[in-house]
Amino acid sequence: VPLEETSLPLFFGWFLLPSIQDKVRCTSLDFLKTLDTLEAFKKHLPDFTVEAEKEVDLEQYFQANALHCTTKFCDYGKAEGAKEYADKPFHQLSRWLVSYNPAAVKELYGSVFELSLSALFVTPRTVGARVSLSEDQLTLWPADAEKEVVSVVPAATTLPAGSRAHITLGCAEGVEQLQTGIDLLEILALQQAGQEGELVEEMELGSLSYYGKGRWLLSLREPISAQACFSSLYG
Ligand code: 2AM
Repeated sequence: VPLEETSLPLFFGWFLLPSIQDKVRCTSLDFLKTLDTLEAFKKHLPDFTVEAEKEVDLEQYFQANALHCTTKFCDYGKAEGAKEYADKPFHQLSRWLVSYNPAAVKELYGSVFELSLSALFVTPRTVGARVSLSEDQLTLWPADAEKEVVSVVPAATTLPAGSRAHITLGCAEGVEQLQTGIDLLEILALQQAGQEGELVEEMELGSLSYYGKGRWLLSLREPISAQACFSSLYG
């Protein structure tokens, strides 16, 4: 069925190819295991357990979900801006070129991209990987993705487009699906405000910083390059 004849999906996004999914799963499990053994983590454990209602169970999450980076949550067309996103032109060209200017989503549907995973983060609610999008990849990023959550993260409007891009690696039970992106934006907002976090440890994978309230960020020394197919999930 051609794309134009189908209704809008639950969401559009980049889906990691199987081999790289395994690599990301292993890296994040290793990271969490190491984090668990650190004295600094134990010291801040009260922050974590006060905030956490249920533990984040990575292995359970991994079994149930294909790792992906959501671009636009469409909710089958019910989400605000869903149709506009699907029709968003490829280039911001002048209007006379509009007939040669197809929708980016249709044009790039099924293409494989190389995503750069630049950090891993853990909060009492979620575990995720930060995705640093290239100029090309930003073509598929919805203009309002950051502004959408301004009621929860007021500084979100001042963060660059693409700041919210992430891969959810785990969510505690009962936590809303959009929480991972919010947790990431909160950390980036603190960084932007000049709070670099407390550098806790130089780990093999990179430097680990603590941002208070049970929020940990590991900046990867070497970003993980992850091949991912731009597609959608109907669920
Ligand atoms: P995630 O991108 O943080 O993993 C299906 O629920 C997918 O859409 C999940 O990947 C989920 O979160 C994302 N999602 C769910 N609700 C959303 C919302 N309101 N805004 C943005 N993404 C959402």
